[in-house]
Amino acid sequence: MKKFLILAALSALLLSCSSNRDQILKVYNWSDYIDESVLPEFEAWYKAQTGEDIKVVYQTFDVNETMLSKIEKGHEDYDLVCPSDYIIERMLNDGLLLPLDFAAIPDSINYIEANRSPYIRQVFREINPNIDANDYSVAYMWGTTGIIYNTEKVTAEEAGTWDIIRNPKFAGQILIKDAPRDVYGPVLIYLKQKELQEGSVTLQELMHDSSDESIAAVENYLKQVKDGVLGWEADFGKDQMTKGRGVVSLNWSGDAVWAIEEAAEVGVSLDYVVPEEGSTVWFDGWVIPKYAKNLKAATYFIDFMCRPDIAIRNMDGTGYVSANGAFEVLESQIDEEWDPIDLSYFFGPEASAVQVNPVLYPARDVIDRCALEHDWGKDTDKLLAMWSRVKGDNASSLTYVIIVLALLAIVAAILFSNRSRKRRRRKSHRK
Ligand code: N2P
Repeated sequence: MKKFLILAALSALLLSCSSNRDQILKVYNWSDYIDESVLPEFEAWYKAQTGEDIKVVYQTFDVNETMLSKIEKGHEDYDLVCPSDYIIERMLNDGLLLPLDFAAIPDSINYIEANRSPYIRQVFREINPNIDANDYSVAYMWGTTGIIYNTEKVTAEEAGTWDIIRNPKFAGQILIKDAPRDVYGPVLIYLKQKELQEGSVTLQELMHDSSDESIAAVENYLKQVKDGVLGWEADFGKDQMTKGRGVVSLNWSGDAVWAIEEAAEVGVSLDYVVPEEGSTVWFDGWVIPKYAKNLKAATYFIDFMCRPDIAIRNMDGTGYVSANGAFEVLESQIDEEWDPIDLSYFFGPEASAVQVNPVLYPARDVIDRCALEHDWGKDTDKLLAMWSRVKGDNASSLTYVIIVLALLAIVAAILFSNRSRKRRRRKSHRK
């Protein structure tokens, strides 16, 4: 027994030595959010830069909250994760992030600083009023939340308002992103139209509104939406739209770009709009959680992601828009098919009239009617509870009626068969 224990301890030791953590980089990113061919390329680039081996262990998640819980509760040792703005805000408040340290990439060109757009720098400054998110995170992709719609079934006017998600005309063909904050924000903006127009509340204030009253109003609205919902989806919505099964999808702009292109190839015509009432604009960024084990490779990886050619490949492979401010990235997206739009807010004065897809890069007026979501701290639990109440009992009222009728029918059948049995027994006694 003693010999066996010594052997077991020795093999555990050998195993831990052979899986040298310095040679592993654990990345946890959104699904469908990278051109995966860049991963082996990073391994080769890292070797060329540092002379060291690295193996990327790549895992994906579908919603921010899944990722956050693995770090908050599970203390998982991911070296890099890619949360959205309001989660970065929360992780900063909770001391869950390590600051970026460029001393970790002495041999590399610093693509991170070279390509940060002034717009992104300013937005990241607004993420957390107490701590500058630019010191802890590097924006990866960004976009808006809006409506993807089938142009043969839905008019641009119908899609131009958030009311479309409870329009009975499209019942059974509506897809909603299974992302509580990204649905709550637009619905609250819609419900507070009057106050927004009167100026008694601002879009930014609404992004902090976790009052019981507002949560109840959104819950009430979503319960009206629910019966028409084809699916609460984390990632299958875009696919359902390209197949024509869904005609309306509350979704992110990057999924819209992907869906519009795929659908066109099979003769389905889709478009995307940010409803006139306003919406949310979001930014996902690379961060290094405090339980990370390989800071050096993590920093090199962020730097590699900021190389313009790699940013372009990730954009083209996913449909999402890189937060990279290099002019090269803009040039790669120019196409004469588009009307010129003013993107000077993002790329500087030279980009005042550029022909790019407006779903990819929203024009300034669209950005101006969108706001950044903010962390609610402990109140987030109230939102998640509301979300499960809305989604949890997935059955519609019709389903309840059917269940009650079926139960009544079963009871009636049992009563009827008991009575006929008794009658038969009585008859046989008489004989
Ligand atoms: C892509 C995920 C996009 C994240 N599947 C939007 N914040």
